[in-house]
Amino acid sequence: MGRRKREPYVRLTQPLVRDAGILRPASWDEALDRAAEGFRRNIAAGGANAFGMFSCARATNEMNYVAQKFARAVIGTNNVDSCNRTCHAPSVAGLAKVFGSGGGTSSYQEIEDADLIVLWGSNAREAHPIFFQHVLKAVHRGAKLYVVDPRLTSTAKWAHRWLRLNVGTDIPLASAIAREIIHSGLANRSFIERGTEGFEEYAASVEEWTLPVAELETGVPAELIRELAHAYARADRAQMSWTLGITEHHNGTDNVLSLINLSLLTGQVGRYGAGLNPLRGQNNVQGGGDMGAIPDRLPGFQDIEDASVREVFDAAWGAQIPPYKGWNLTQMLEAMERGDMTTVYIIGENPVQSEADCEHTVKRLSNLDHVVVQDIFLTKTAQLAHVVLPASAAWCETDGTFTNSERRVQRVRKAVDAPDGARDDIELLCELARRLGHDWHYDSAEQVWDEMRSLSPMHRGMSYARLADLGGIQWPCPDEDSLEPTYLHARLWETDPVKRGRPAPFSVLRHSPPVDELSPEFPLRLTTGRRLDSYNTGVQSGGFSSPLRRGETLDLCPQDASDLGVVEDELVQVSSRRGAIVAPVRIDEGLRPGLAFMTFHFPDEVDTNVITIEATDPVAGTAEYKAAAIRVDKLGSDKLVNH
Ligand SMILES: Nc1nc2c(c(=O)[nH]1)N[C@H]1C(S)=C(S)[C@@H](COP(=O)(O)OP(=O)(O)OC[C@H]3O[C@@H](n4cnc5c(=O)[nH]c(N)nc54)[C@H](O)[C@@H]3O)O[C@H]1N2
Ligand SMILES: Nc1nc2c(c(=O)[nH]1)N[C@H]1C(S)=C(S)[C@@H](COP(=O)(O)OP(=O)(O)OC[C@H]3O[C@@H](n4cnc5c(=O)[nH]c(N)nc54)[C@H](O)[C@@H]3O)O[C@H]1N2
Ligand SMILES: [Mo]
Repeated sequence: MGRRKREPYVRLTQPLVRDAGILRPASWDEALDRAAEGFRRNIAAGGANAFGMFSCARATNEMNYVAQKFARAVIGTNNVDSCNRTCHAPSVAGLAKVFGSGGGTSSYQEIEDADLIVLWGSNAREAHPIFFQHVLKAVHRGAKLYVVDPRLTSTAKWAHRWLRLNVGTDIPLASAIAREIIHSGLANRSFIERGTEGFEEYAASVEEWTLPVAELETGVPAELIRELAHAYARADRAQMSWTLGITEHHNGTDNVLSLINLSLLTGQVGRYGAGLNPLRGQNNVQGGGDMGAIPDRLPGFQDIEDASVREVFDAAWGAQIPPYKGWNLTQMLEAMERGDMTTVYIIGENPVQSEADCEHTVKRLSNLDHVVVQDIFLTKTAQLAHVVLPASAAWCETDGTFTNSERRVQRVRKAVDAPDGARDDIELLCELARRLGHDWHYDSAEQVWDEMRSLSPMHRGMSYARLADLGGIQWPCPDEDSLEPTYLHARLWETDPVKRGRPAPFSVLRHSPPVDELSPEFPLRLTTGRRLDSYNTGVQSGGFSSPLRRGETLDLCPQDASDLGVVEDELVQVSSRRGAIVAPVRIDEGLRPGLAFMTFHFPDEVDTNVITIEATDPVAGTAEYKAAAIRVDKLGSDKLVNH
């Protein structure tokens, strides 16, 4: 509660095992034996799908490759996933549905060369500052930046136009833009005919979103909607980038599809400079997915349900990969509650503080017979574990590769030694594999990489030597002579129908407002997100003290604060239908009345995810972190929830 400050977490250097309810230090052999034995016991009792793995999107491609191979080849399950589920799974699902692959389409150089950039639901200045440098270069060259965000963020302050929409009204806004483009004769008819399908039905579906109707629903003035529609359709090179303002909704995949529709309508994809780019979250969440640390894809984004693909992996790994998709992270949590999943191996994730409605997550994890956590810190999640394995794979302590949002694979090299007592993530996976009857040894990250690229056509031409020479290579790179692709889906512009292949489908979408409804009891909309000064659940950033560190706050506009009779820094109770927390107020002129904002960066002080809602996207499994209904009470008020 309140402003209690925690000490920085201390790096884990000693394995721990739980005895009589208490975590105690153990030798490596004891901890690894115990971890392996628990997996064996649960699989014997409940089958391979009693096991689940959360893999680490901060760790290297090599570590993610070995982690998913462990789940599939050693345990025999596809139940492997990562934090991609909490952020960009809807982007991957939407892009894969329309184009067949889930990556962003453009290179960062193309951002600099664009003449119009839309940042939709993205606070790139704070969350993607390196990418934002490319945006600023374009802006300084004269490109127009449009920002679509309910808050006046520090990103929006750089914009030519800021479209302040109401939370959860992205589909109405995108539909009104589409309607305006169609009615003004700006749709790219020849592209639509050549490269897409389903236009007529789509055009009919956006008819209801006239500018006045959309203005009412979204809160964006009709004139601004019209301006963006015309600018986007007329631009030579328009870039559409989005992040969690789009994806972290109960209909995140539909939101993503609504933006993809706009690019198909105008032909703003598949050409140099025009594109669709989800800015990925953690440093290697793109790579983690590409390596197969997701339940429906093998390394190289290859379909788990394709028998000819599985055959290749089965032969290489001496495995029998289940022919069906595994459970994603959201489905694994549900399976834990049902009792179908009884053991989990968590590598570098902190779900106890990052999942929406996190008290529910704690209950689900507490249900399990056997929890193994491999992390660099003793997180709140690790504190629930039966075995804790200290990893040393923090990015500067290991060799390997990462893949960024422009699909570029880059080498990272060990710069500092890990603390004594911690061990490399890959080495730990091999130790466990050996205890479960698989004689795994890797001498180097390069050996892992070469095995992976022998199995993944889109990585095949990326040797470490080439990666070093070129300073990084974008996928797809099928052979050692492949040149940089820079952008994807040029096929849509082909005139030869055979080369063009499958057309890109338009999606018919319906507006679906946030699940957590506003009511007299919960009258304020809370949206959650990030600030420049901290990182996710704060494990790696939360303990520092600096003048920059504000700690958690409940941000309100001046009018709401005055209506509630609260002032800056005053502690208030914030409650939702899930629970209640206490946080200090911060007044933010960039919010409009009825909208509040919090981060989730300081959960040991203020546990924001106690009040967020678990309503999830049915396709991608991502939760609606961006829209909860809350009430705010002065402390001492008789309406306080006992908690
Ligand atoms: N400094 C810092 N950088 C980070 C991180 C961090 O913790 N700290 N985390 C990393 C990770 S894991 C990720 S996934 C990325 C996330 O990067 P972003 O997605 O850019 O970050 P958020 O602040 O979560 O959300 C972006 C914006 O969505 C807006 N928004 C909320 N609701 C809506 C809505 O209904 N519609 C629209 N259009 N917008 C809405 C919010 O006001 C917010 O400004 O950042 C990465 N970078
Ligand atoms: N309210 C709210 N909640 C959110 C979001 C939101 O916008 N609002 N966003 C969601 C999003 S987008 C994300 S991505 C999640 C993030 O959720 P998590 O991934 O659960 O949170 P992190 O704080 O990033 O935890 C990373 C963990 O990895 C460990 N780690 C780092 N490097 C290594 C390594 O090399 N090896 C090993 N073994 N461990 C390592 C760190 O010590 C830390 O414990 O949070 C989600 N939660
Ligand atoms: Mo994320």
